[in-house]
Amino acid sequence: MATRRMTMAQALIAYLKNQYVERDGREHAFFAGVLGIFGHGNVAGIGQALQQNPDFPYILVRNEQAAVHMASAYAKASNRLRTFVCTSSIGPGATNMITGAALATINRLPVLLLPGDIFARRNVAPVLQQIESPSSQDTGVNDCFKPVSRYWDRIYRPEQLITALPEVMRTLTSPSDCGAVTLALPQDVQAEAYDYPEEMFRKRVWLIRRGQPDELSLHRAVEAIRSCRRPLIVAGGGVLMSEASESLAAFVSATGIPVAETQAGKGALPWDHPQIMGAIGATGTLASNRLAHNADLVIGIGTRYADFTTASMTAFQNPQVRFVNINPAEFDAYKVGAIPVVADARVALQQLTAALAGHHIGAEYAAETAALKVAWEAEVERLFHLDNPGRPAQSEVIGAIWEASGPRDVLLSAAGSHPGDLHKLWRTRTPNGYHMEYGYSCMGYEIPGAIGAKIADPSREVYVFLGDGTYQMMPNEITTSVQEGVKIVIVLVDNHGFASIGALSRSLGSAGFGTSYRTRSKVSGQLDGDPVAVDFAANARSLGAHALKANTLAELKQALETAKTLDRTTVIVVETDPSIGVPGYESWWDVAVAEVSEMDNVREARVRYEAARKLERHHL
Ligand SMILES: Cc1ncc(C[n+]2csc(CCOP(=O)(O)OP(=O)(O)O)c2C)c(N)n1
Ligand SMILES: [Mg+2]
Repeated sequence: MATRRMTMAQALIAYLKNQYVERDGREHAFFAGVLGIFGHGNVAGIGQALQQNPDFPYILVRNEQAAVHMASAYAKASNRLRTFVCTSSIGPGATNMITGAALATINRLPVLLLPGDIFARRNVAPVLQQIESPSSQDTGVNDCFKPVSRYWDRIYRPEQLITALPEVMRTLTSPSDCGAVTLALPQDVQAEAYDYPEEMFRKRVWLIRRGQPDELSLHRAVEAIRSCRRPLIVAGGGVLMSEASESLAAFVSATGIPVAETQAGKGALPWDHPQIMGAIGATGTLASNRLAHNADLVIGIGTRYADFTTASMTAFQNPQVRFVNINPAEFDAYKVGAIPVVADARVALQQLTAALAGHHIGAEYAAETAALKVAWEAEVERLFHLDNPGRPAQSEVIGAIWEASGPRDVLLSAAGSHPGDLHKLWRTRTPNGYHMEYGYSCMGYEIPGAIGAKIADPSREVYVFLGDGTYQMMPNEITTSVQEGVKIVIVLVDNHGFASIGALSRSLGSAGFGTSYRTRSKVSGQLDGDPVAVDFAANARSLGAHALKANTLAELKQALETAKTLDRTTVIVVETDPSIGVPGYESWWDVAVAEVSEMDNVREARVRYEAARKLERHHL
C-alpha cells in the first residue's frame, strides 16, 4: 500500500482539500478554506500545515466565535452545500467556539471545528490553559462541545484520523444530521508524523441525497390534503436548503393552498406570490395567524416547529387540526403527531403535485386567503410610510432599506427587535434574500454572518440590520471585512438599549428593569442615570469602515444610496423613535412570569399569563 509520511495536521488539511459534494449534477469543493486564530495549541500543527497549503485559503478573524458564525452563515447562504473549517488554539480560543457550535447545530448548518487540545502525552501537564480534573485526566474543556455537536471526536493517535474523517464528512453532508462537527486535536498529536495511506488523499465526491418519500406515507398525506377544507403550509428553512422554491410555487399555484413562513423559511416564495401569507407565529402576520388559527390541516415543510412558529403551541386552535410533515429528518417529521413524510422537500412536493393533479381548495377559502393578503400588504405599506414626525420609526427604516435594496440583495439579522419586525415586514424577492439566524438568535452573529454570506455570493449586496446592543457584542469583525475586501452595509439602530427585551419586560410587569444603557445614578444607586453615550460612527470608523449618521428618514435614504457607491464596509447609524413599535397580530409567546411577587404589576401580569396559557395545546 502506498503511503505518505505526514503530520496529523498536514494529513487533515490534505484530506479536507479533496472533499467535494454533488447534488443535482452540480459538483464542487465542500470546504472554502479555514477561519481562525492561532495560539500555541494550533500554530505549529494546523498552522504549519496551512502554511504549506497556500491554495487552501486561511482567513484570520478577530474572535473564534465569529469564525464559527461566518462558517454557519456561509453554509446557510450556500444551502448547506459548502462550508468553512474553523481552527482555534486550546482553552479560551476553543471555548469561544462553543456558542458558534450551538448556533450551527440548532440551525442544522454544517461547520467543522478543530479546537486545539491539551497534550495527549500528558507528561508536561498541566499545560497553559488546561483545566485539571481530580477525577480524570481525560477531561478537558473541549468536552463542552459534546452536547452542541452532531459528531464529536478526539484524535489521540494520528491514525485515528483515517476512521474519524469519513464520519465527519457523513455528518456534515447529511440533510438530516448536519450541524457542528468537532474534532479535538491535542497539540502534540497535530505535529506527530504517520505513514498515511495515499488513497486517503484522492478526490472524494459526497452525494447529497434527495430522499424519496415512502409510498404509504405519501398516500396518507394525499388523502389528508384531499379531505381537508382549510389547509395551510408552514414553509421552514428546509424548503430553501432543498432549493425547493420552484416546486413549492408549482404545488401551491396548482392547489391554491396558502403558505405561511417561519423565520428560516421566509423567502421560500417571493413576497408577491398570490399564495404567500407571510410570517407565522409570535412574530406573524394577521393573514398567516388567522389562517393558522382555523386550519384543519397544517403541512409543515422543513420546519422544527419552534415556539415562535407555533406561538408556544397556541397557533393552531381548530380542534380537528391534523399535521403532515415533510422533512428529511425523521426527528422533525414525527413532531406534532404528524403524518410523517420523511423525504427531501423538492422531491416530496413534486410527487404531491402530481398525485393531487386537478385538486384545488374551495372557492370560499381561496377568496378568504386572497382578502387577507390584500389587507396585510396594506398594513405593510402603512408601517413603511408612517410619516412619523422627527426621528423615524423602526418600520420606516425597514421600508427605506427595502426600497433602496435590489431584487437579489440580502437582508441579514439575528437578535433584538429586528427579527420580529423583519419577519412581519420584509418583502423577500428571491430565495436566500432574507438571512435570519433565529434558531439561536445570537447577538453578535450579524457582522461575521454577513461576511460569510457575502463570501458565499459576492454578487449580492448584503445589508445587516442590527441594534446598538448586538453591535456592541461583535463590532470587531468589521476589521476582518476590511482585511478581506468583503463589503457589507450595516444599518445600526441606536435606541440606547434593548427595545426588544425592554418591551418584553414591561409587558411582564417588570418595567424594563436593566434593559437600557444608562449610567449608575448617584442618587438611586441603580442603572437609571444619564444615557451612556457611545459614538457608534466613530467606533465603526476606527475599525476601518466608512461611517455615516442619519438623523432623519431622508438622511437615511441618502446614506443608503451613498453606501451603494462605496466598495468598503459601511456603517449607517440611525436613531429611531423607540415609542413606535410594530404591533403583534393575534399571537403570543410563552415567557413565564413570577408566580408570587411583591410587585403589583407582576401579579397583574401573572393573571394575564395564566389566562393566555390556557390556549396552549398538545398535538399528539
Ligand atoms: C448573546 C445573546 N445574549 C443575550 C440575548 C438576549 N437578548 C435578545 S435581544 C436583546 C437586546 C438586543 O438589543 P439591541 O441589539 O439594541 O436591539 P433592540 O432590542 O434595541 O432592538 C438581548 C439582550 C441574545 N439573544 N443573545
Ligand atoms: Mg437597541
